[in-house]
Amino acid sequence: MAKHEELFDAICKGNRKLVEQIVNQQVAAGTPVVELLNDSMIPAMRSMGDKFSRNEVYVPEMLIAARAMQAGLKIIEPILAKAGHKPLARVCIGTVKGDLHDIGKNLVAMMLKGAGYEVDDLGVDCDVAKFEAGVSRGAKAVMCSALLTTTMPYMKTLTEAMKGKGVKVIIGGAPVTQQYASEIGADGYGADANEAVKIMDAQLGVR
Ligand code: B12
Repeated sequence: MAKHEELFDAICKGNRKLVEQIVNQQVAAGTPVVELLNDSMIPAMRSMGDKFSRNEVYVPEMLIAARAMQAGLKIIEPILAKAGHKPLARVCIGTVKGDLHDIGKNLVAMMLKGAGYEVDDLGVDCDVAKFEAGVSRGAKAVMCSALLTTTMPYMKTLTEAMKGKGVKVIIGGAPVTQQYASEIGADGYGADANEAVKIMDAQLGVR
């Protein structure tokens, strides 16, 4: 059961206003934002995914839940970012070509900012050219997110395109695994936003 059950329910029901209200209240009361994320907000999106798989909810419900989640994340982001200091390195991040799921990508970006990285967010549906543009703006690593098994194979195209450019390629997203990352020759894989930071630190040799 989620620790902040009201917040969990508000996200599942897609009640954006209530999500904003609860997150603001919790922040004012001093609840750590990472606790809100891990104990209620991420589990709420997982629960919606499970219901979608069982045909208990459909795309519109998922969409309004995602919007409510984004509204909560918007409040949390500056608080997480404040924890960071002088940028450790510049990195870029985007969802893979054809993939519009950006909640996980936004979370990873947020955690990286909080951990002290400068993050160039390329947005969704990114082809190789978009990632190359990120690299030309100084990214030392490209991070790529995929939530669909149909978009995941483009990560191989991206990894191959980045060879010889002197940047690290880190991939993630629900269907992605360490085994897949090894298979396509990516430099790293992270199962969640916390791991994303650890992998980045290790790959870039910072901290
Ligand atoms: C919300 C949602 C949507 C929303 C997306 C809104 C948005 N702005 O993101 C909408 C309604 C638009 C949507 C659309 C679709 N969706 Co959808 N969606 C979801 C849902 C319910 C939640 C995804 C989510 O936000 N999870 C929460 C976040 C926090 O988790 P996460 O993304 O996995 O990210 C974490 C980790 O994976 C990791 N991570 C993520 N990225 C990266 C990157 C790096 C570098 C690293 C290190 C780590 C990392 O860290 C994150 C934080 O911890 C999932 C179900 C699920 N269980 O995932 C289905 C799901 C992904 N969708 C699915 C489908 C089928 C679709 C559609 C095709 C539906 C349709 N028929 O139209 C479309 C495709 C649209 C497109 N072209 O992309 C399927 C995919 C099945 C598959 N195996 O391919 C799923 C799994 C649902 C299901 N059970 O069937 N969807």
